[in-house]
Amino acid sequence: MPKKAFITGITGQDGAYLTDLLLKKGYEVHGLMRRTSQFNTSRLEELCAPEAASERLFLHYGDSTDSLNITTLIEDIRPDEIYNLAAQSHVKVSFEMPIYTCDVDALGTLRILEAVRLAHLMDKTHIYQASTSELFGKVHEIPQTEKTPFHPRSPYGVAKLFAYWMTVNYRESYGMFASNGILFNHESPFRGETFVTRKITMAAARILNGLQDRLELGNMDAKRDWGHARDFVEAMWLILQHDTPGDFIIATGEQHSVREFVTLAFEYAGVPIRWEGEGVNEVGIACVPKVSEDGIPCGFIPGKGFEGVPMEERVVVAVNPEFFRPAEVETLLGNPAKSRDLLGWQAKTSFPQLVQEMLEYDLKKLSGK
Ligand code: NAP
Ligand code: G4F
Repeated sequence: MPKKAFITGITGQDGAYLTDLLLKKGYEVHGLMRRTSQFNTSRLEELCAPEAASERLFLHYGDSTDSLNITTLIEDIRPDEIYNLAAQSHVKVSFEMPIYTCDVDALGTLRILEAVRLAHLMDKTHIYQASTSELFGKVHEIPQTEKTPFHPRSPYGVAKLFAYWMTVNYRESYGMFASNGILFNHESPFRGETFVTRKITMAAARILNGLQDRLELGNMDAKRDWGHARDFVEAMWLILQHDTPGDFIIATGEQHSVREFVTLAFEYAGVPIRWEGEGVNEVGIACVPKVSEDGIPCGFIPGKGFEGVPMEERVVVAVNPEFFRPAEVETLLGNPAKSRDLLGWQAKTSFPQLVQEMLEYDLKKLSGK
């Protein structure tokens, strides 16, 4: 019998990479999918082999806020492993929707833990909780380890703190195999378009093709420990295969600023950015194609330059305070020693490789090939 996994948040970035990984490992995968007015399975379609998906992937309508629905699904599926990835995962949006964010991210986790307990699956089902480096928030030490005190800085971070401790509490109270993966930022071409990395690579692809004037960002001094989602979902799986449950930091151990990410994205295309000014007046200036009036991409091909394309030097990056947060997490840097030593996991994709893969994907998407 193949192992059965139940993934909440299956349609998101991590859900799609994890589904691909588990299908390749021979699992039967069940996913919780929200009813939306448009199809929301595009990531799964792009990442997962269609034959495996048609045979062993089952999507169920549901919502993390619906206790009865979650309990019934878990009772029916009786999964060997649950990956609780569903979340309102945008930190800035959580300031605008704190109550909904807590319902999904905090109580949503409790609904899963309770459903496993009520279905008498405590001895069978291993549970992975998608915890986050946002727990460290206003960091108490650098780098952060599993022992660093938490200090969340947003409704999202506070909701995830509740979920983290509920996971620990069910493990300690009922002996459940419930583990937290404390994952630092991880990105990919399938990252949501309003997270900073994808916003940058999409804008860079459009600017390099004469389709966008400039990119507006918030705090460019923020530093993150950015890895690749494909590498990080492997760690999720390893956490549930370990002999004992526990809490694990998953990170690259390297950090970069938002500004560095932007610089590298344009550099990949051979376009240097000159940074001028400070604070809200800071701008990035570069020589790029003029914005075309017909809305047709100029057909920029990496390595071949901009032959024959009308160019100009202009501001391509500017600060827009609209993207500042009421409380910011300035710096995050993880120490992944525990996961390396106990799980044998380490990040495979370097920062330049990550930026390159994301930009290449967005350039290709623009060209329609
Ligand atoms: P994501 O792309 O935003 O995906 C979130 C998933 O949750 C989507 O499938 C979304 O469905 C689903 N969802 C949202 N609200 C829901 C609800 N009420 N009921 C059921 N499903 C709901 O996030 P991600 O980057 O893959 O991250 C996965 C998990 O890891 C999240 O819990 C996130 O907080 C956590 N995390 C992420 C990172 C990171 O850097 N990516 C780091 C640490 C922790 P739709 O597709 O319908 O929107
Ligand atoms: O890409 P971000 O929105 O990610 P953030 O806030 O670090 O959260 C992500 O990672 C967490 C793990 O640490 C996850 F738990 C969470 O679910 C999510 O996946 O912002 C990164 C940094 C921030 O400091 C932000 O202020 O970039 C800064 N930033 C600057 N300009 C911007 C922008 N962020 C966004 N989204 N948009 C901007 O224009």
